[in-house]
Amino acid sequence: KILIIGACGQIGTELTMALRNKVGNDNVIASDIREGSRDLMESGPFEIADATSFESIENLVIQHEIDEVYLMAAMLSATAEKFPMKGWELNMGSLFHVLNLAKEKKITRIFWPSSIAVFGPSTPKIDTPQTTVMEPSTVYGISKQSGERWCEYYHQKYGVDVRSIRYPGLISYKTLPGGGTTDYAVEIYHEALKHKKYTSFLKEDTELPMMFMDDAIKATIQLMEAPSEKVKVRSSYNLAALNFTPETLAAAIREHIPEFEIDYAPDFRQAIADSWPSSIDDAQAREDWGWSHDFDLEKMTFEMLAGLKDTYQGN
Ligand code: VAH
Repeated sequence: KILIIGACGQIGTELTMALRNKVGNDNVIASDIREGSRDLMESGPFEIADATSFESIENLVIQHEIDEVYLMAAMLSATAEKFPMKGWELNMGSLFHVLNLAKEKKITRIFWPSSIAVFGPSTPKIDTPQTTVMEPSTVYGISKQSGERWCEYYHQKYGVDVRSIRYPGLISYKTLPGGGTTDYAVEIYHEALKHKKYTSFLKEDTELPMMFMDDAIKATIQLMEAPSEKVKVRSSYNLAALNFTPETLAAAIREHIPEFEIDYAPDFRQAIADSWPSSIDDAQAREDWGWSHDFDLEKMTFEMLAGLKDTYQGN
């Protein structure tokens, strides 16, 4: 059985629904510190749990006879800059609990999300390689870089089967984003439909690696289903789909909403975005386990506007 910790988050929500569709609702136990969407709560087992408490996770694993854990709980980049110690405790504490349960053979496989935030200002920004200089300058990035090191250590030292992806900015319409720097690229679609205008907190030429959520969910499941010997990277895989700037995204939206306007008021998140790459080289993921993305900017924009249209009908 599968346990998803942080099931009510931006990725967790869609991952829970995708896995329930795949392996059956009752085989996927969703847990979070708070309740989630109606779909999520009504489609299968749900448990309130604190990801920073070893006992609460261990109890879920024993009670529900869990084999695999997807640890999706985290504090993202912008919020972690406001609460550094809380961000570190949540992101690292929860990871150690799950790694140690696997070390004790109480679970057999782990998925843990890393991020392009592990890269910093000294990292090559174009086609950032799988292995490169990484001096992250955000609390979130530091926690993800440390987490990658611990995942690789537990795999090499204790044989723990932990797998990880460095997600780019993820774009979805089924959940509201929570505290990310890339989340301008989600908000913009809501604002385009509501007000036909958006004030971006990143400058017009800020290019960042991005991905539509369907591609991220597909990659996650594909990596978890790959034969262990194909998973050669046990820190975390680079993964890429598209990269764009706020002005390019605005132009793609204007294909559907010609009168859409954007203006720019960069805030503290600009410095976070400036420390990250513009594009990622994911050749190793494509080679090791056959990754390939489906959504380009046009296709993603169509899906996002179609998915949100009903919410803002009549604007
Ligand atoms: C964030 N969406 O902005 C997350 C992600 C690469 C960005 O880690 O913090």
